[in-house]
Amino acid sequence: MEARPAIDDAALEREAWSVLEANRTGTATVPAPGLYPHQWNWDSTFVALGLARRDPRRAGEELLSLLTGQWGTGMVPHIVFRPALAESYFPGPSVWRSAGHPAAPSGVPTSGLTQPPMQALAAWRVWRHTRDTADREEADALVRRLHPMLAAQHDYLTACRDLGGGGLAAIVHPWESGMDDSPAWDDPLEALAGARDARPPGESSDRHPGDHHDRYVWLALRYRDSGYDGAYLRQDHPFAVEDPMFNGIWLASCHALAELAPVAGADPRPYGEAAERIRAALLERLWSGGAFQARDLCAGRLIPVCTVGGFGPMLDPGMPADRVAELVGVLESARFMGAAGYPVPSCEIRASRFDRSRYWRGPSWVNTNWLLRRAAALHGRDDLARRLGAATLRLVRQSGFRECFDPFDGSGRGGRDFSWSAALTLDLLA
Ligand code: 9WN
Repeated sequence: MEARPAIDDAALEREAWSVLEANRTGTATVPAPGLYPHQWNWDSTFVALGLARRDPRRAGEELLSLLTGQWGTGMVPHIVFRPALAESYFPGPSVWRSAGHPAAPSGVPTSGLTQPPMQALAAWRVWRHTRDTADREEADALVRRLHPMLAAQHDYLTACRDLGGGGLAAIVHPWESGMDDSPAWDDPLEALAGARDARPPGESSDRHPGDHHDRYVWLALRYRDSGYDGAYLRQDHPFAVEDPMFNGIWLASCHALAELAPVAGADPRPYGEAAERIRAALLERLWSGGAFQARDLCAGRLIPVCTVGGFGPMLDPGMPADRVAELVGVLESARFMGAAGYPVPSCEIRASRFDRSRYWRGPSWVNTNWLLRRAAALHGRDDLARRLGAATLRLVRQSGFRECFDPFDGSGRGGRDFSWSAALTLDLLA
């Protein structure tokens, strides 16, 4: 196991800033040098969340820069490409072919998928802290710029992604969850009839060895070849899943938009109503046996595996107390935190598909720990919030700003100098 010498808070903070400086390209922050050289949707938004207190101006610029990739439909893409490095990541712009699509922004190549809609939550946080530390007018002006874009994003989810008709947004690709290789997507991926090797010659499988990468690409190409068409998604697309984390984040962002609406001169009521609808749908459609599970719309059933994504609905301050108590029970049990030296594992430890060393199949992540810490604090679970914060700092002190970490010994996995690990650490240290 690779452990580094003890590091004090001041040194950790300096390291975090230098990672963020090195990963900054203009107004955007890329997730990690080399590995992910473009702007990713939820990575960038976690950077904004992490910097909201420390450097709200940079955090606001980060959000605005991500939203330059927003499509005319309101969809905020999961990758905004830096054209100079275009094909240094596969699949790059030549695969997605956003250029030329009537709804895509002109001159900004992007992917055609989205990621968890966390931007309104981040905008709210940036607004609050800009008001505290800087000019009140600057804070409100930022909200006036962001609000119409965020409203369009939420309208897109309501109009184009409620594929199950029950009030939740469906993801149409594992990449949209942000938890690409989660065991929760194994069955829907295995069920894809006709998926074949879509990997171009020379593209190795080093990034996620032995995974479903070929199916990911095949699925993305099918959607692309439909012209990123909404009717195709409803009628023919073979992957549609209601994910509790995606929808929990959407719900939290609805609350944020309700608070921001008056600043932008908009009516807050539709967002409050949307939050109520999503909560009711989550409880009706995804709650099972004391936890939230994802629903496979193509197979018409819940996916019987508990992952860290199942705690996403706790980001809703209005989640009923009895459900929160059950969720906290599962989180603290030996299925998750109780048996992990370095919580929170991304998949429950007792699951047959749990794998301590593979991305979203077991390792602990700074971003999900940060979200769960926030959720715990929202529900007055201060001791749990404190333990989650302390465990996260223990991970980065021991192993640096890695992409993810072994949940038993805390050793680092995946990329190094990872932006959200650095930015969210700054927030935890503040
Ligand atoms: C595909 C950038 C992204 C994160 C995801 C993470 C991983 C990409 C990949 O990296 O996904 O989008 O190549 O595996 O799973 O959460 O946004 O850091």
